[in-house]
Amino acid sequence: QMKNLPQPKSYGPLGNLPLIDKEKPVQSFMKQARELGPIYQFHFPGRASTFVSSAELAAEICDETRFDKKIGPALQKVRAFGGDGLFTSGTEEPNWKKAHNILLPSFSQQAMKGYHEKMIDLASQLVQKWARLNPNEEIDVPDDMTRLTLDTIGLCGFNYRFNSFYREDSHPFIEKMVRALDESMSQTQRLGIQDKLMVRSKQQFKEDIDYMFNLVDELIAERKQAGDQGEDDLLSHMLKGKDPETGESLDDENIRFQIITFLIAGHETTSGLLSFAIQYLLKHPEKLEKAYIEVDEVLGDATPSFKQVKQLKYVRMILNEALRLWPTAPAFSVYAKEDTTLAGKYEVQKGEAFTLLIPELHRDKSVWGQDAESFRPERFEDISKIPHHAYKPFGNGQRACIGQQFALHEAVLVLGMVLQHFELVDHTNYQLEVKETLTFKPDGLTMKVKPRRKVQMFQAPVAEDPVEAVVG
Ligand code: FDE
Repeated sequence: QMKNLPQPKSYGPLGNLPLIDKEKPVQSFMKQARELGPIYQFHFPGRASTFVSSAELAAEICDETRFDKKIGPALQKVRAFGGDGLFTSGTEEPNWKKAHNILLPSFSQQAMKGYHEKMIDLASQLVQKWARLNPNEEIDVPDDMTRLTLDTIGLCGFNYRFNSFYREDSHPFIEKMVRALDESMSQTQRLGIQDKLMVRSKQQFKEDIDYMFNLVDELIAERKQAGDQGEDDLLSHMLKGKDPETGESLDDENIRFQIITFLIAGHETTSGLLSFAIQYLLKHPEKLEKAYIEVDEVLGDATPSFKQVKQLKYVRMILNEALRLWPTAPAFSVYAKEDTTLAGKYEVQKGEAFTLLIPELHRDKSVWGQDAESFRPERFEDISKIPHHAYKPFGNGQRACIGQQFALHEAVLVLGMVLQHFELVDHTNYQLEVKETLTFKPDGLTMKVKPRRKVQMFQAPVAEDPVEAVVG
């Protein structure tokens, strides 16, 4: 292991573990980075991690000729339900490349056109819900955004309606998925002996995973039984698709893992993104005003078309900037494929791993400037000016997020429609607290809304002339 790297205060056999806030591990690592610098080592009982956080070091570890994605301890735990799905498989596992090849076209710009109407369907449900609130009712922002993004990936992915807006609580799938994610994160922080004693949590973990597998396996079985009804969703692409390299298609077990992966990756991260963006708009009325002007100019009263979503440039900049300050998937890890040197001075042995703390990279003043901590969407006015390898909210290279276009199209569309219809009110003078599961969310963010324009609703016809109302 690399020697002579800065290290925080050590506590005997516990190593540096006591320095972690269990509820906020990534923010604890961010804090250490501020104290120890752009590269440091952190010792857990029985293992160590090396964290990097500068643009200079990020550029090095993002060199795919020398480094590849590492399935670290947390992702290992998630494999219990993500299996060898895209997110939790090693690049060398046969199913990674196969699924990557088969699924790439499903996430292309062209494919987004096919999802647009479904995304509108669910964004309209959100707008309708908010439009029907009484003036004093408050909105739990991350909660409603999670309903929206889960339903969107469900509908675009597998033609399944979670119907989250018709439920008081979240869909049981979510409850179980969140608990399983939570458990996998906790498992990595427990000592071996502690972990063995957690019999109940382990039993729960197993039950939660069984539930997820059953729901998804049923979905797959139903679709196979019904046969191809011309659905154009991820599931149909997976059932029909053949890997151009090997000529093979995905087996049912792997399709199950991919579906679970998309449900996890596709909704927590995107709902966090939308929630952070709203949080920043509540705190920056002048940026909010600018966004209103754009939305009124581009959309007016109309339901957004695919093309109009592309024209919402400032809304997209707001989302980019929210992802800079709080990238909702806040870290990823790589390992060295061969012995190498980092930044000309750190000797690295084959197999050694590094974890990039994305929020710290995104605050590196040497590339982002002295105002790196402030929310300024205008930085993204000219994408070519964004420093290379200094912006990684979607990860890196071939292992970068396959859902990036999907997430951004959805987020722009939703934020656009929200701004089109509502004035946002920061009724609690909210102070940002970041909650961690595997992803980041603004904790306890609520707001109120006032209508900006009339929302189209299904209403009984107004019978001024009774005959005309009936005849139409
Ligand atoms: C992926 C991803 C990533 C990388 C990680 C690592 O490297 O480890 C990141 C960073 C991300 N991703 C991020 C994000 C953000 C957001 C908002 C999102 N993301 C969204 C989404 C949606 C969907 C559907 C998705 N997403 C998906 C995904 C997948 C599948 C993956 C894996 C890929 C590969 O191949 O590996 C990812 N994602 Fe994401």
